[in-house]
Amino acid sequence: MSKKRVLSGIQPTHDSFHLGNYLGAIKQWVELQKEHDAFYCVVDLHALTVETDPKLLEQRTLLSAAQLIALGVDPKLCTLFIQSQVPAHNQLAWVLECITGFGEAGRMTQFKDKSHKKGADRTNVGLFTYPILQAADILLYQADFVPVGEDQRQHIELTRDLGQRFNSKYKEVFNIPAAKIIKSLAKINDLQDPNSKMSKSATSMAGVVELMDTPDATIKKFKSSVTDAGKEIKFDEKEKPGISNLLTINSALSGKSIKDLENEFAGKGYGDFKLQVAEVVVEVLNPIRTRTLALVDDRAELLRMLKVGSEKANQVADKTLADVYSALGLIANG
Ligand code: ATP
Ligand code: LTN
Repeated sequence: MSKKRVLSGIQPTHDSFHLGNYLGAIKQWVELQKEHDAFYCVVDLHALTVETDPKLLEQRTLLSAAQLIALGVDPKLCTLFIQSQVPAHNQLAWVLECITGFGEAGRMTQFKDKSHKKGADRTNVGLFTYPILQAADILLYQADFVPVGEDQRQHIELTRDLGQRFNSKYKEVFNIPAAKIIKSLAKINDLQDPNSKMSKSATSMAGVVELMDTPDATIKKFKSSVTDAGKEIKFDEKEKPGISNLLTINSALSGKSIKDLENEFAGKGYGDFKLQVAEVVVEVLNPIRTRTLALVDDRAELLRMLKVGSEKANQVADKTLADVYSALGLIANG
């Protein structure tokens, strides 16, 4: 039986991914590439919805790809590529836009939230069509499923609706991906505000553990992390969100169970525990940071690896796009 195909994407909107991105998403990408035909892309076109200095976008795109590789996304096992290097994404997006209702796109909650925050005058149309480009990302590769978090459920539903609509209106071209949202391995919270998820768009980075932080910076963030009343090291998300978050991080990175960690730290204080978590984190992240910097340093080699990915992606995407164009009555060139 042939392997199931998965596709996922991540935006290069920051210089560094954070621990939540790694433990909640990228770690799963690494697992999935072993048994699946995996396509992973750095979605730089999506990142254009947020105005960014061109030099910075370039740097972030390469840093994102390098971090994925350093975290274990292996260009030899999967197809890793940069979205803008595959023109079919934009081409299919246009086709899908022409079968999407205005109201349908307007109902996307992420668009509603973001445009509400920015106000109509500062909201670009790219933000409105963002989920349709995402649908193109997925449908082009005939993906069977899409490992993303709960916040993306509505976009996957839209993708399914658009794929089904095209198939029934014109021709069965698209595989419809499963609606199944892969359950996140872990939800990591902010070290300063342990009731909120760790997020790239947090107002302060003091509680956001970034993969590219220096060891000193990481240790500092853990040392000043918010803990809870009492002094017992015990997992209790309601009463002890700070300690529970640290236990989750420690367990995910060390492989020890939460129970074992609770036993190990019985009778010890918060200070000792924070320091130990920081050490575990640094031990995992520091080699990843060093490897990322080395990959970015050898730009030619990094670009070569990504080119192998985009060549494979273009092949698959062009085949789907040709079927779509033909189904629509667009005349092939030549
Ligand atoms: P923003 O807050 O600006 O939307 P983000 O930090 O939430 O950004 P995304 O780019 O939305 O990051 O997410 C990339 C992937 O990382 C998604 O699959 C998302 O589910 C996962 N992820 C993000 N934050 C966390 C977290 N704190 N815990 C677990 N998974 C997370
Ligand atoms: N919107 C997604 C990023 C994304 C994506 C995709 C995820 C763009 N295209 C295709 C999966 C498949 C996000 O913000 N996490």
